[in-house]
Amino acid sequence: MKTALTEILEIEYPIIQGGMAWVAEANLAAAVSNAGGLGIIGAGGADAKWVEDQIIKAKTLTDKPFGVNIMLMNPQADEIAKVVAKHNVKVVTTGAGNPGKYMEMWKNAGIKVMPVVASVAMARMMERCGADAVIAEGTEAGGHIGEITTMVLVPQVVDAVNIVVAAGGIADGRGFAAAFMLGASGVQMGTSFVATKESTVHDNYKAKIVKAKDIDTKVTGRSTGHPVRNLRNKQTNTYLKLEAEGAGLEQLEKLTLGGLRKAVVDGDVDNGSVMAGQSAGLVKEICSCKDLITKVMTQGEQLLSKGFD
Ligand code: TUI
Repeated sequence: MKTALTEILEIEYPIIQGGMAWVAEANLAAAVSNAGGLGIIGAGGADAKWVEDQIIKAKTLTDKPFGVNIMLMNPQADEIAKVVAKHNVKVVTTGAGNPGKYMEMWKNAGIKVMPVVASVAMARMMERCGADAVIAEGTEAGGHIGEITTMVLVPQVVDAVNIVVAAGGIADGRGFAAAFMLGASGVQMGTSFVATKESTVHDNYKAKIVKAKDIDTKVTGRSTGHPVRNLRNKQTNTYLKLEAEGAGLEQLEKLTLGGLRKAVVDGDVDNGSVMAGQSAGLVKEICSCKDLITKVMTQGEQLLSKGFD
């Protein structure tokens, strides 16, 4: 399947893996790239040395293109921005902020840049700054989120900029086909890649995703201006109760500090932050990245070619 996205990234299938903090390390990224999608190393809150080591490791695991996601709230974002340029990473995606100040350096290094945006205004600004494509992420997504749904964000971003990747709520061929009907040239999936064989997250985390139903995500942090979608557990219950009582930032942050590591590495899915999107309800089994991509592509292409019946 050829799309504007597969052309600019030189990949086989228009499927990108989300750059999830603590989750998206070299093994997962390489598995996705080897399966014909675009694997991404998620820098999250890690330091520049960790990111550099993961880039070097991914290059030993795959000859295919892969990317790095830079979470712009990371205090080391400046250093990580230089590391990706130094190692000639093919693609950079960014999240949780405006990557404008790095754009010239990345373009000079020949990197394709795809910022994640949650609004039309941000999409326009990014294209003006030189972005090659934007990832329009709806509020169905996991982790740090915007307010607009994928269904209404994607077509509006499609009307505003050239190449758009749809993200948030997509986990199967139906979501894939829907994204293309909205005008997207590709999709990004996060939650369904967390629950793959190659993902190195704790088995408890994967099991919680597989078990999740439609209503099992909760958004914490709306009062702080940093809304985050998680699978509901003891931590989100406590957080939301405190938030409703008007608790301050300090008290709320204490509850989530180190929470993602607790869930991903230690498998404490009761007290940790189990970030996941609403599509967790669509994830029914743990399969390989190759099988997931094949399933999404087969079902997606079939739906796109069949019309109305
Ligand atoms: O970045 C994400 N998702 C994330 S980042 C993250 S790390 C984290 N860990 C603990 C607590 C909080 C965060 C977990 N999940 N997705 C991409 C994304 N970017 N979604 C929304 C945005 C966004 C928001 C505002 C992009 C640009 C933006 O612009 C703000 C500005 O500077 O104007």
